[in-house]
Amino acid sequence: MTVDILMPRPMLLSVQEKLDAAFTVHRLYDADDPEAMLAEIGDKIRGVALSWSKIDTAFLEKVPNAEIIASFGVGYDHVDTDDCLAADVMVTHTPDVLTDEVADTAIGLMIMAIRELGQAEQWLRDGNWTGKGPYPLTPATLRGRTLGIFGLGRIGKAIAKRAEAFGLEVHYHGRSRQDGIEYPYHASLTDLAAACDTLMVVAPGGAETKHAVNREVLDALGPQGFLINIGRGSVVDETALIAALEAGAIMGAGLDVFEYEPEVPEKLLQLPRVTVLPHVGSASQATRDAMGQLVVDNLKSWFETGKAVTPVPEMG
Ligand code: NAP
Ligand code: 8YV
Repeated sequence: MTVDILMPRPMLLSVQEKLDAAFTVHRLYDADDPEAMLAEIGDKIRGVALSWSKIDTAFLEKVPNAEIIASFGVGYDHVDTDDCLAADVMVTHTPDVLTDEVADTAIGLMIMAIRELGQAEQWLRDGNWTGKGPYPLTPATLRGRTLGIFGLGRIGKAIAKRAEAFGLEVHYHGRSRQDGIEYPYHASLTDLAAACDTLMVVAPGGAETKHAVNREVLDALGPQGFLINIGRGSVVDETALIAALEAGAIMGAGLDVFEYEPEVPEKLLQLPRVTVLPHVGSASQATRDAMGQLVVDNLKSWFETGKAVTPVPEMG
């Protein structure tokens, strides 16, 4: 018996090949009229291979026999897990296989931002080294910095380990103090920001964390402060961030994720001490392939054994 899977948006070719070999895959993005396609085949869809589409009751009603949403990526703020639980639909994600890659990117982004490496490279490429002389000395250094990590989970801990090797002091904030962790814990994000000069956001997106990094937090971070966001754009109030940068309330920022990505505010791009990356935290071929394999493994395991490999925590 063949199982019908819906793919709302294109996925990696390696994922598509593996899914095609195991299932009957319906590509919503290929349809001239996606709504008409869903009305026609929605009833027979039993699984969804997902990359970044919104999943809620309105969507689930169009695939009433779906049993599993297998999402590509560890963050799943685009999936309403309450709606999925209410509809008895399993949700899976792709943790662990990207942890080290994302932590490497986070450290790279932090150093790029603080030492202005992107701007210095542009200086050379623009011919300024020969024309105007050396790139100006950076006002900030990584030396002596204290790193505050918002979201000391899998990736946060991998960042902390790397930061320790770079000689940074590490503090953290999350919803609760973690047993067996010696880094100083701060019960509020503002307290964490006040205790550090480099704030690393690696908490999940969603309603609970929306705009957690606001003007109060940025003011607490202070004029030597750098904000690094490798988590989700929604966690940072981008308007407040721009205002804080313009006012010198913090010194700079390194951002891999944005509130309305792929749109990035022009003002952010024009500020001198802002380093921007287009959400590339996990974006190596090897890591993305491993994430894709986990999507395939979750779907296969579900339909072969009735168990998912990496369900999201809300699934119990
Ligand atoms: P994780 O292991 O679940 O860690 C998340 C951490 O955030 C936990 O330590 C948790 O601590 C804290 N947290 C969770 N919900 C919170 C809330 N509502 N308020 C405050 N803290 C909260 O996840 P992970 O694997 O490290 O991934 C973290 C996030 O990184 C993902 O959700 C994703 O958004 C982002 N990410 C980005 C990229 C990229 O390419 N830029 C790549 C991968 C992941 P407590 O439970 O103690 O609160
Ligand atoms: C991916 C991510 O870029 O895993 C996550 O949460 O943000 C990234 O690894 C994204 O999920 C791919 O769509």
